[in-house]
Amino acid sequence: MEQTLSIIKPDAVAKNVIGKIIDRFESNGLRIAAMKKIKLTKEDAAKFYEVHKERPFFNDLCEYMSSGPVVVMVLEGENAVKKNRELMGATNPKEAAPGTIRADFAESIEANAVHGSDSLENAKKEITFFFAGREIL
Ligand code: IDP
Repeated sequence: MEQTLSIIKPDAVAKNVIGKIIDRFESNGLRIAAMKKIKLTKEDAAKFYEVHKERPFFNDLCEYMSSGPVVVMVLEGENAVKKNRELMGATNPKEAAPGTIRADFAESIEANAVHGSDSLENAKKEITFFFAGREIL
């Protein structure tokens, strides 16, 4: 059993497709172990995406991630990190495989509907960033 962090990003929350995205996870063997809707500050977003701070899109990304509410979740299941990444599809929705969350719901390479941890090590860090142990069930 693995746990991974998922975020439904502001564009998808604004489009009212939270339930449709969660259905992709539940229908594919992932269970929601924790979930909350929150609005990040720009500082929260900068801390979360610190690894990208040298990238040219960093400031825009932090503006976007703090532009509206997000839904953060801990997903649990066998190979949860890899499975979530497969369900999400490629970063750029134009390159995302048909039937993936990003192919179906993302607006652009930046406003791309979902975040998912890219390794088990990062999943642990990202889960701790958002959730206390007692919130993960
Ligand atoms: P990932 O979310 O698929 O793991 P990363 O390369 O880790 O992709 O990038 C983090 C986030 O930064 C992306 O999900 C997207 O929102 C944004 N991003 C990535 N590349 C670009 C870009 O070239 N322009 C604008 N935003 C980008």
